[in-house]
Order: sequence, then structure tokens, then C-alpha cells
Amino acid sequence: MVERTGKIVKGVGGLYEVYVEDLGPVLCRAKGILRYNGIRPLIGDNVKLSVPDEKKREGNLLSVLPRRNSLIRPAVANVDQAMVVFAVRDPEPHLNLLDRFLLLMQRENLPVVICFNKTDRAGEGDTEKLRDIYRGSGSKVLFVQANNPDTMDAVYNELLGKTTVLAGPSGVGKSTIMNFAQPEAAMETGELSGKIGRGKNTTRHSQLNYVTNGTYLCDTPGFSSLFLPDIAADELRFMYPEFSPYEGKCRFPDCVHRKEPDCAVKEAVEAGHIARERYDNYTLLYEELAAKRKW
Ligand SMILES: Nc1nc2c(ncn2[C@@H]2O[C@H](COP(=O)(O)OP(=O)(O)O)[C@@H](O)[C@H]2O)c(=O)[nH]1
Ligand SMILES: [Mg+2]
Ligand SMILES: [Zn+2]
Repeated sequence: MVERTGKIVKGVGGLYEVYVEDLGPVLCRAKGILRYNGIRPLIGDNVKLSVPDEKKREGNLLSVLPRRNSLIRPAVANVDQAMVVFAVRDPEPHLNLLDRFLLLMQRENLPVVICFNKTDRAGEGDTEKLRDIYRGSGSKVLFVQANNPDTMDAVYNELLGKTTVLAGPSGVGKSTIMNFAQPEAAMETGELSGKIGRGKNTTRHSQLNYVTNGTYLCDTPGFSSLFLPDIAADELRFMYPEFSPYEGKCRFPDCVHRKEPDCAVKEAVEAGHIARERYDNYTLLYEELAAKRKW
């Protein structure tokens, strides 16, 4: 019996759909899911499986390969990056929410690609303004129009060869991007999807979508608010890459760049070297973290 390697892309109630690169999706039964090194398999897990019947595409999970990382929400393993989508307009981008997302992903050591969608709705100067705000954020920034495939090369290139979690508020174009990235995969897995779920009381389970070789995309439900990661307020400043050139240059060595005199970060904001929107959100988030501590 030939042993194969694949990636779990879907899992509901003891059934797993495993994508095997040169075979396609294989439905696997898991007898006692806690058997696999004592861990519960997650989507994104790379697994060994046997496929006794390649025609029927049915197999058995043999083992879960070591995990590089995993997220809790969505529950997915071996994530390479997050792509966070906001619209340039309709809805207006909520930058405080975006900054929260960047902090959460930084906490997970995951790089983020910021994707501003609906450039066709942009007003004069909108895109330049957003580009400018995030130029020092440490994230790549893309501008696209998801309903126009001609603008989507940059998105595709960022996804290639990686497992990406797609996130953002609702209405910004996540599903449109998903459909762009894997129109045929949706059809390919349609047959198995029927067996795996959509029952009366199945809740929404996250799944990975196979895009192309080694390339997977995980859609997530839209969010409208995000908790900050559990960090001390006076650590927050180290999570802003644009502050780092000025660290140590303030009058006080423990300056948190708020009300202190002779603050190099505040001077950089005044001089336009640090985006004011990022700095203003920094002070709001600082206060929120400080208040949480006291409470
Ligand atoms: N004008 C415009 N509309 C878009 C674009 N991308 C998506 N939409 C529309 O925006 C709405 C929300 O898109 P959807 O993909 O469902 O967003 P989701 O809630 O983030 O999954 C839909 O009506 C899309 O057709 C775009 O680039 N420009
Ligand atoms: Mg959607
Ligand atoms: Zn300072």
C-alpha cells in the first residue's frame, strides 16, 4: 500500500479531507482522532495517509507531521502569513481595527500582507494616503480591485507557495478574492463537501482552499472588533517598526512616547516621518492596555 503525504483542508466529526498534490482531495476517516501523537489534527496539518482506493479517493490518516505553528481562531496549523483585506471605501477602512490585527499577527510571528480593495471606489488621494500611513508598518501593502482580475497579479504572487489566512471586516471583498484565487478548486471539492457537512446542525467550520501547488488559502468570518493581544502597555511601542529608528533617542530612556518632553518619536510624527494616524492609534491602544492592567 502506497503511503502518501497531504494536507488536511477540511475536518468535521472524524472525517478529514486531505489534499494530495498529485491526486486531489481524499476523504479520510480518523478512528480515534487522539491517536495521532496525542494531538488533534487541525486543518493545515501535513499528514501521512494511505489511499487504498485512489479511484474513490478514500484513505486513512496514518500520522500527523510536526507542526510549525497553529492559530486558535481560525484553528489552522502551519500558517505562513495573513492577508488582511480592507476596502479603500465602501466600507470606509477602520484603521484602528487594522492596527489591532497587525499587533495580533505580530504576536503570532506571522507576516501580514495588507490588501486594500475596491480601488475603483477610491476618491482623490485615498490610495496615496493609505500607502503613506502603512509604509513604515513592516507589512507589504497592495491595492487591488478584486472584481477586476487584471489587477490581481500582486495578490496571486503573494499567495504562491504559502498557506495564507484571509481576514478582514465583512463587505470588503474577501469572498471575491477567494473566488479569484481558486475558482476551480471549489468545484473540484464540491463532491466531497456534500459528504462532509452542511447537515442541519453543522456550524461553520473553517477550511483550507487549495489554490495551486503548495498554495492554500483559509477564509475567515468577517470581524468587526478585535481584542488586543495580552501585552503590557509599555511594551506596545516595540511593536511599531516605524518607531524603532527613534528608540533610545528620547530624553527619558523609558519614554513611552506620549506625554514625555523631548520625545524623538513625537518629533518624528511632527516632522512627518511617522504617520500621524499610526501614532494616534498607538496612543489609543496604549491607553486601552494601561486601563486593562489597572482593572
Ligand atoms: N466596486 C467594487 N466592488 C467590489 C470589489 N470587490 C468586491 N466588491 C463587491 O463588494 C461586495 C462585498 O464583497 P464580498 O467579496 O462578498 O466581501 P466579504 O464580505 O469581505 O467576503 C460585493 O458586492 C462585491 O461584488 C471591488 O474591487 N470593487
Ligand atoms: Mg465573504
Ligand atoms: Zn519618546
